Amino acid sequence: MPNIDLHQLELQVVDIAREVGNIIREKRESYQPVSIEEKSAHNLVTEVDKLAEKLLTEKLSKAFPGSGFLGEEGADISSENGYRWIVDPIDGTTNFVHGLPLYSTSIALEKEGELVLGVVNHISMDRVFHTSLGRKSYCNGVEINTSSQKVVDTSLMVTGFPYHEKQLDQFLDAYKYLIRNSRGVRRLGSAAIDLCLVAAGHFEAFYEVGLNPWDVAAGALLVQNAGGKTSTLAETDDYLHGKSIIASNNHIHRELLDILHQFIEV
Ligand code: 2AM
Ligand code: CA
Repeated sequence: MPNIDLHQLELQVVDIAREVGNIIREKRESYQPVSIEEKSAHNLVTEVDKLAEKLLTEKLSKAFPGSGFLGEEGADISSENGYRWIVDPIDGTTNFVHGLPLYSTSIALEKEGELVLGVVNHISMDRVFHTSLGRKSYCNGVEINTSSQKVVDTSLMVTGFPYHEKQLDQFLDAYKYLIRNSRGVRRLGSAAIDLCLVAAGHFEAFYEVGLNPWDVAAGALLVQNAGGKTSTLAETDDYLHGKSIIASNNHIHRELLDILHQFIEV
């Protein structure tokens, strides 16, 4: 297995995320919604998602030859060196299609199942969040930290609603409780941005079910390296493949889990 300079690679990936983000932004400015497909009901994909994934595959493979690749739009390359990129070219495609400035590119690197690097470009805000193993989390080079709020009552949270009917009702019950017993729960539509905003201390926590590894991989490492905590709603560590995630500032993790467990079957 190669010995790599992760910090150096992190900075290279920040540049790649910016380059591809600029192309996504230009495409959005001249965007004609002629080729939107629905992968499944209401799950959109555009030609820009596919182009961005192709560019990312090429650039990341060049930056770190021999590494594998898992991308939302189908890229699946096996690893020759034990490392694999986990990439969502556009997280928040529905926002992208509707022209809402809440979409991002999410790039993570894992080594035998362990996350070692995470970069998220919040494209319309020119903010690139970045981290790697053993380092802090940064936004455009400036260190970020999770918030110090201690209780749910004074917390602002963010979530996404489930795509399954039964879980949706349970989530709405939890949502109702939290609206009455916290500063609120936002719903932005890009899990990667949600996680960055927990890492940067704007939200105390994010929770959602039914997500895929590419939605959460980079953002989860950003939360951890900013001082926060991540787990599944069932309190295991498998938030990448476990189909549920709670990411918090650590302080409210236990209290929020106990609240969610009153309403949501895990
Ligand atoms: P995407 O834009 O890459 O598809 C919002 O709650 C999050 O859910 C986003 O990260 C979004 O990622 C993802 N998402 C959107 N539609 C989805 C669907 N039908 N099933 C699962 N995840 C979805
Ligand atoms: Ca996507």
